[in-house]
Amino acid sequence: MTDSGTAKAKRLTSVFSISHDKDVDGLASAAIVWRYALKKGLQHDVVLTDYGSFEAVFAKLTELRDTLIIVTDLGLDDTSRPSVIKALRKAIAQDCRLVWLDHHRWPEQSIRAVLSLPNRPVLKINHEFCASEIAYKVLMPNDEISRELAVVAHDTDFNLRRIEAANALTDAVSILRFNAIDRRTDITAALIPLLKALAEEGLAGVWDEQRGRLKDDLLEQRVRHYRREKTKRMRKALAGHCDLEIHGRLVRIVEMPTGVTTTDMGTFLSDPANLRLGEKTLPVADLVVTVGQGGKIGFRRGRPNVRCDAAAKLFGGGGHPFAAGGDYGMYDNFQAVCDDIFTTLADNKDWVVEEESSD
Ligand SMILES: [Mn+2]
Repeated sequence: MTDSGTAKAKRLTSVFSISHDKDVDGLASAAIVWRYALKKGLQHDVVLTDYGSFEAVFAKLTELRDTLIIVTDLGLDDTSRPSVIKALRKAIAQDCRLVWLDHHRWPEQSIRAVLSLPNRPVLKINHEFCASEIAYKVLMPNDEISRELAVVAHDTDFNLRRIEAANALTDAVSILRFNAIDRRTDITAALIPLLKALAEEGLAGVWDEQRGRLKDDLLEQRVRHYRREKTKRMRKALAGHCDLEIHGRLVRIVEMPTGVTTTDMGTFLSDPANLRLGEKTLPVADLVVTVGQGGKIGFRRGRPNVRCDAAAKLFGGGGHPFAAGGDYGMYDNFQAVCDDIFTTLADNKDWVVEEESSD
């Protein structure tokens, strides 16, 4: 950001980047921000985080001065808003500036709260793109490596799975992240080597295109092991599924195994080749509901005759028509959870799309 607006405006000396720790889009966004800092000759610091940890992460901002704060691939929900806005206000009073780039659905009140901060905050939210694409366009439009990072992130965020390197990177992020969570170590620290390589060299920093594998041999081995293990766990989870036809739509509930992402599970369950159970083959469900330990509930669709965001809303969550999530709450009896979910979906038809749509 060039800052020629007011005579009083102080020079920014560093970038503080906050991005999503959960997936390739969050990582690629952070890599593009890092490249921006390198290009501008600004010091750079980064924290990767997830929903539920905003208060602690944004509290770090209150010590910053003359810093460009760039938040990517994270939305601001009602719960986090008060503490986040308070921290931002303090930082901005210390001559910091804010750029927030995201593609999630924001509550109107959060948009207003960010835009009413002083010192001309920049807020760009666009649902059509992933966060890395927005970061590329806003911060580094002439940078070929940032463009490539945005393409890779798009492939994973929209679950296209056309780029082998993107799939490997997705699994690598999951492995490093789940491992840090299990060992209660810092997730940012676990992801920094990958992020640094992406920021410095782009995809070529982590991926050997010729050999079709990750450059880091150990990480490549872990990815292969993780994929075998993941498939085993997803097969087992499928074996314990609950199916029910509601409002003419086949709803399938599956309990999430640990170490598997809901995206992986959704992709697995949408491929008929994976749905063989002994002698019989299950049909692909219209709506897949995943329930995980810790009480997370996820929605993926097999056909556009249901809306995942509308289904998630019935459970206090939200998201996109094709993928959504929320909090179900802790439980110990999976069958009881299935009955409850089926009942809720039967009582309300908002999630049913009557006409075939193409989105
Ligand atoms: Mn994203």
